[in-house]
Amino acid sequence: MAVERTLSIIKPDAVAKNVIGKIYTRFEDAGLKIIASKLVQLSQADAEGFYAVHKARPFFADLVKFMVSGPVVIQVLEGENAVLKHRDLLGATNPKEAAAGTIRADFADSIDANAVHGSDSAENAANEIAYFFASSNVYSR
Ligand code: IDP
Repeated sequence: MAVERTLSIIKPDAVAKNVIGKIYTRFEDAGLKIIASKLVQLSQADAEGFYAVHKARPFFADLVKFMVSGPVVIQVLEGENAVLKHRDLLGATNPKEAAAGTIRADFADSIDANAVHGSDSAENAANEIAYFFASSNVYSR
């Protein structure tokens, strides 16, 4: 299996709940390494640009509003099959449909406040990582 990288964002709801450490532990226990990390307040332009692919969707404005409602923690995770492994840890987009024991089942309240973002392909991951991190700030190990 290939070693991959993926982009992960702990969203404002999970940061507000003080579960950053619990979520990081799940990543590490699954064999994913945190190779870049930052706590930041996204601007409106940051959030709109990041979610540009969803611009035409009815929930776009609410999604952007939510993502700028408080600080987020953005990380790059590296490991075997990292994209899928991370999404398996997250569970379904809607926490009501997320399998028991997943991050969204345990920490998320609603489909918009759903705790963590995860890239959905290796190609999108590369673009999302470059959106938030200069390559000199990603520390493969
Ligand atoms: P994902 O985060 O599980 O990959 P996407 O379909 O890429 O899900 O949607 C991006 C984000 O947009 C979701 O994480 C969620 O916060 C929000 N979202 C998706 N669908 C809806 C919806 O129907 N209503 C409100 N927010 C939504």
